[in-house]
Amino acid sequence: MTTNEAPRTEAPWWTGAIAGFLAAAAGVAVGTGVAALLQGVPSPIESVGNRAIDYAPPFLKEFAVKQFGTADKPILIGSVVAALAMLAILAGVLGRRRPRLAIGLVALIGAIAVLCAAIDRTTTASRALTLVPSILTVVVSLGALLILLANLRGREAAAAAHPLGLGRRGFLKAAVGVSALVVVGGVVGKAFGSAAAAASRAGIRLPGATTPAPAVPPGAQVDVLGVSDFVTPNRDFYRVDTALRIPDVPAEGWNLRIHGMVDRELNLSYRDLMGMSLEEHRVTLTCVSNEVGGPYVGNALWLGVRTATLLEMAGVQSGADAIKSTSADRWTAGSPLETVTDDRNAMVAIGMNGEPLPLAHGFPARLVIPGLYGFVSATKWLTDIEVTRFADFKGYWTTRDYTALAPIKFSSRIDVPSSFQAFPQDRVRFGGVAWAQTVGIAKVEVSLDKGDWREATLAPEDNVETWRQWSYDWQDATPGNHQLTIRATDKDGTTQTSDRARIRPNGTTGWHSVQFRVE
Ligand SMILES: Nc1nc2c(c(=O)[nH]1)N[C@H]1C(S)=C(S)[C@@H](COP(=O)(O)O)O[C@H]1N2
Ligand SMILES: [Mo]
Repeated sequence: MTTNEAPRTEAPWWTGAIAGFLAAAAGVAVGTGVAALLQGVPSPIESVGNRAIDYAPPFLKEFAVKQFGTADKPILIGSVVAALAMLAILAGVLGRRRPRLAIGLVALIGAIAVLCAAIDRTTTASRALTLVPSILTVVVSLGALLILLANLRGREAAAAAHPLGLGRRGFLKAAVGVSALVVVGGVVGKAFGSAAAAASRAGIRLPGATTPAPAVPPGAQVDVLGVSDFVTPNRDFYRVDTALRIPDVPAEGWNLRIHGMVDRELNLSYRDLMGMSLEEHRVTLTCVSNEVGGPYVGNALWLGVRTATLLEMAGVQSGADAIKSTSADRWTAGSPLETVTDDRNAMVAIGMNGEPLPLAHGFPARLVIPGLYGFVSATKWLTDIEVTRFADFKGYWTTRDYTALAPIKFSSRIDVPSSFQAFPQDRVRFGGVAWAQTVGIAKVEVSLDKGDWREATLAPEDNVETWRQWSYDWQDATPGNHQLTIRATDKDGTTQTSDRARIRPNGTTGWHSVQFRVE
């Protein structure tokens, strides 16, 4: 471009891109920082992500969990951020010539963010407060964009006289100022997220159980290197939920409301629960999204109050057949009334493996109902139990192609060998876990290279609500590549079917197989 073509000289496209990007980043950073300071308020990016989670078609959710596992959340956030960045850059580039178009585009994106905040189910603050971060995001983004674009246009107007442009300094200054906003907002956002619940949890000392769990029977953990821990440590326990950010629920001020078809509505504080008869039970949780052989199953020692006791206090009325449980982030599950009143160890848990529930696993309290998949039994950050009828409501996943009733399909898993593990010929030892919650595992069999079924050694049973480990020594191992397949039989005499069922609508079936090598 020659100076003869002035005054058509305009700021190069990349300066517009920087302007658009910085403006959006400043808005988002300020919104995020302010959200972190307001307890229970999601950030604008989280609100958009939360809408994406709730509106995503079930097959997409299934795909995301399968492909990315627990990384599905950062990937979703990353996608929202990437899409926003692209639109913001586009707005900046267009804005060099057509500022009004740029402002319109930013305002439109902002309006979407405000709308998402307005209907974000996960907020635990008032609706008005929940709107503050997204509104600030829009105001700051628009303001920053206007200032940056004005400086770019200043440069254009002055370009004929001054090839470098008078606006260059101004643009740089504005860019530095806007970047400072990004940093401050980001730092505040990082520092204050989930702070209240963490502080509350740190101050809690759980009382001992009125009814402690018996010790784990000796030998329940088989002696095979690589088999899962019989009791899953909290840090290794699988996590599955729709929460982009862990609900920030301090125990102080927390209230569990039990209502609906009951004689007396109950409102219980954390202290109330701590003062009641506390039982301790080991129960193995399983997610419906667990593929055959998958990782979404874990066994923990839970401390809590029996739901049967709580419901007896409330007085269940006739005609009820379900409870609807709701979390602080307004996720819901429906469970058969029978499963929270019969002899299985269903409880409102406040402890996990000797500690207050970890934040990610439902602090301050969660539901644990043995024998049902987590989506209908394990509500975390529990705040509300309504005694009701299945005819009158549907839980979160039941409105999304999953069934209302979802007993765990019993299953078995090979932990050792892992895929393509190599063994020395004289020490080929397999092991893993099998579970049939509320019924119990009677037998585990293995098959090598599709040959005869051979009975594995079962470790002692802890209780029918926990998984059970198994091991098998392959005495006559031959060198080469092999395949190991497993199947279990439960105490009702049913053997696992080889038919493969997919995750939706109520859980997988099939046999787990692993390829390995003997050298
Ligand atoms: N509030 C809330 N509770 C929830 C969920 C959720 O998305 N939100 N997911 C459920 C599902 S699908 C499962 S499998 C279990 C998992 O519990 P964990 O993360 O402690 O292993 O929590 C259940 N409780
Ligand atoms: Mo789940």
